[in-house]
Amino acid sequence: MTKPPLTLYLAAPRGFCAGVDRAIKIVEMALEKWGAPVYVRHEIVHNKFVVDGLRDKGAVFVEELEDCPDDRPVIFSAHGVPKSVPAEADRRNMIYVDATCPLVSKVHIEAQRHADAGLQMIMIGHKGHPETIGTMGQLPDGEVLLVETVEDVARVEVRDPERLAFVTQTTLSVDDTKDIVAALQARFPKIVGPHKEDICYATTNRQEAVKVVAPKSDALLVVGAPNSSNSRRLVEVASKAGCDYAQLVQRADSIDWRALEGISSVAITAGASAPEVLVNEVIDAFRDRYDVTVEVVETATENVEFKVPRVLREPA
Ligand code: 0CJ
Ligand code: F3S
Repeated sequence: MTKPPLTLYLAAPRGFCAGVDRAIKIVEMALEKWGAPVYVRHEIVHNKFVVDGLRDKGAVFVEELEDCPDDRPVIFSAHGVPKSVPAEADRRNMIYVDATCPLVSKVHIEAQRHADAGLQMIMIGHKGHPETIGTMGQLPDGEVLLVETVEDVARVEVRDPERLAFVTQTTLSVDDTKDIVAALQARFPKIVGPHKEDICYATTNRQEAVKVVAPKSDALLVVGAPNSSNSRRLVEVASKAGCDYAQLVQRADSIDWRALEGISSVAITAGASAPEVLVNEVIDAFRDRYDVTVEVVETATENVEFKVPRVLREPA
């Protein structure tokens, strides 16, 4: 039987960012340095395949520091942690390595700097997401106000409208955030913040690439996990950019082939925490069913790299 033709637009950049690369390396190097088990507080990055692979090598994933013994090293995930977490690890004399992405740590430092200057902080982010919990947790409970939408901006109650600053989660939708920042600036003209927002280069670049491939594709698949904020945003961006069928897929076996019946083009991208092996697995699954022509659509090049913490670079 002859296979139907299919143009497969492969978005670039896609997949691992520098912060994810570093976080995974930190766990691998910690296992080499200290042996198993090494504890990891929260999924190091939001991807089951990555987490399962590290678990096989001896990493133990827990949600809270209280689930870790005192005498084994613990790593904090790429998303960042509230200040209380390293403080408690210090109190318990634990060895810990912070795998928080340096671009998230930069936001933490900004939040603290604004608070030290006497400004009340507003965070634009998703309630309950570990990065939001970590960034809000740089300041005492109740000090940071959270807004998730333009509607929230109209409702937020501040101490002094003249003395405010804002920070954002790094993985938000660039377009939605622009509207929220504009609403904040309209209501509080004196509010201080970053030049635009704190969305990172990787989030921005992956969304830009999706905006280019989505309008010319009958379907768009984002390789990524359901709890991955940046991956979910890529699905939303694709839908908004005019793609009729945009879906998150964890790997090839979660593709809904029925829903794809009759397509002649598909775009594929991957969230910042999704490994390229899973992208290749998805492409191979299309090759099994279609006569595929791959077209790489590159909208930016990336050359960001972050060093692992010194403790892991020193000889054992
Ligand atoms: O929060 C981050 C620093 C991004 C880490 C990489 O992506 P992921 O999927 O683990 O996390 P998000 O849910 O924040 O996108
Ligand atoms: Fe960092 Fe952005 Fe990746 S904040 S972990 S570079 S998605």
